[in-house]
Amino acid sequence: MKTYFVTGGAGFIGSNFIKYIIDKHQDIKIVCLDKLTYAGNLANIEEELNNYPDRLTFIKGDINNQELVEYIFDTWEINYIVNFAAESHVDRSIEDAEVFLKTNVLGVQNLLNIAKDKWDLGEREYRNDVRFLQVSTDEVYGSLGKRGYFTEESNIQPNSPYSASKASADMLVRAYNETHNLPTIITRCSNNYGPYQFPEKLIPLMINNILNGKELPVYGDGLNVRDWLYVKDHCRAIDMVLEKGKAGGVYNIGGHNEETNIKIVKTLIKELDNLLKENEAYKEMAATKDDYINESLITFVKDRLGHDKRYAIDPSKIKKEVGWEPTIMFEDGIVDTIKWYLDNQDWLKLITSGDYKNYYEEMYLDR
Ligand code: NAD
Ligand code: TDX
Repeated sequence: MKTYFVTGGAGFIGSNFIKYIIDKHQDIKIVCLDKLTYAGNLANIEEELNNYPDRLTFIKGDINNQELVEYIFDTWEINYIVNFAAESHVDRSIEDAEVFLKTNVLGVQNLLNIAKDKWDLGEREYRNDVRFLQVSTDEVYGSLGKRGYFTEESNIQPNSPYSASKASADMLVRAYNETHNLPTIITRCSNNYGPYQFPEKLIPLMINNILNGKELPVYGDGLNVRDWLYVKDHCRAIDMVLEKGKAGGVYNIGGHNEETNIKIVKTLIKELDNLLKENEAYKEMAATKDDYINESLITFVKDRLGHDKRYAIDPSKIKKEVGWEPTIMFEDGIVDTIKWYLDNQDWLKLITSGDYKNYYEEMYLDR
C-alpha cells in the first residue's frame, strides 16, 4: 500500500490527479498539502474528502514550512512526492515575481532537502519504492520558431519570470539527483485544459467571458501557438511515470495538438453556441444569451511582455520508455470541458464572487 504526498492538490491539475489516482488505485493513501492561495480551492476535492476520509488527508500549509513537511514525513510512510504546488500564471509573474521564487524555487528546495534526509538509508542509498516527482512545464525550454519540437535534450531557455522559476527548480532537482542520488523525476508538460481550471487561464477565462457577454481579450495578433493536452491524459502520464520512469529521468508530455490562440477562442465560441442551441439541458440558459454569442466579442489587446511564440512537445521518449500516449482528442476534450463549465456554474460563481475562500473554514472548523 503506497502513500502519495501530493502538494498543490487543491489546484487545477493536482485536484484532477487526486481524483484520477484515488479511483485507479484502491489501496493507496494520499496526503495533500496545499497553501490554498487564490488558485487553491477545496471545492475541487470536496467529493474525495467526503467519500474517502480514511484515504485522503488534507493539510493546509506551505511547502516552504520545514516543520510541517517534516511532520508529514514522520507521520506517514511517504513513497511518492508529486509536487504540483506552484504559482502558475505567467501574467502574474510579469507583475510581481517574488512569490514565484519563494514557492517555485525555495519551496522545491525545502521539499528536496527533507525528502533526502527522511528517505536516506546512508551512503547515497534510498528505498527503491520512493520517487520525488517534480511537475514542470514545457515553458522552461523557451519559445520555438515555426518548425521543430522540444525534446528532453532541448536547451533550457526560459523567457518569463514564471518559467525561469520553474527552470530553477528543475536545476535543483537535477542537482539533488546528481549530488545526493535522490530518486527524482521531472515531467515537462504542455498546456493543460479541462475541468477545475482557474478562470484566469485562456480557456476557462474565455468560456466564462462568453457566458457573461464580456469581451474576449486576445493578446497581440492571436497567432501564438500552444500545444494543448487534456488534463486527465497528463494525470495518467504522471501516474505511469511514477511506476515506470527511471530515477533521474526527464519526460516531456504532450499530445501533438498545436493551435493558435485565436483559433481556440473561435472554437470555444462555436462549440458553446452549438451546445446551448442543440442541447435540451441548456435551453433555459440559452434563452438569455442568444444574441451575443458570436465573434464580435473578440478584442485584440496589448501583447503579453516576452510572449513566447510557439510551444510544441516531442513526446516520443515517454511513449517509448513508459508506454504513454494521449487518448483524448482535442475535439472531444474541449466539448467535455465546455459542458463541465456549463454544468458547474456554481463552481464558477463561487470563484468569481470570492466565496470559495470560505470553504476551508466551512469544511474544517466544524470537524
Ligand atoms: P494552479 O495554480 O491551478 O494550482 C496550484 C496549487 O498550488 C494551488 O492549489 C495553490 O493553492 C497551491 N500552492 C501555491 N503555492 C503553494 C505553496 N507555497 N505551498 C503549498 N501549496 C501551494 O496550477 P496548475 O495549473 O494546477 O499547475 C500545477 C503544476 O503543473 C504547476 O507546478 C505548474 O507549473 C505545472 N504545469 C501546469 C500546466 C498548465 O497548463 N496548467 C502545464 C504544465 C505544467
Ligand atoms: O486573456 C488571455 N488572452 C490571451 O491571448 C490569456 C489569459 C491568455 N492569452 C494567451 C497567452 C498564451 O499565448 O493564451 C495563451 C495561453 O495563456 P495561458 O492560459 O495564460 O497559459 P500559458 O501562458 O501558455 O501557460 C500555461 O501553460 C504552461 C500555464 O498557465 C502554465 O502554468 C504552464 O506551465
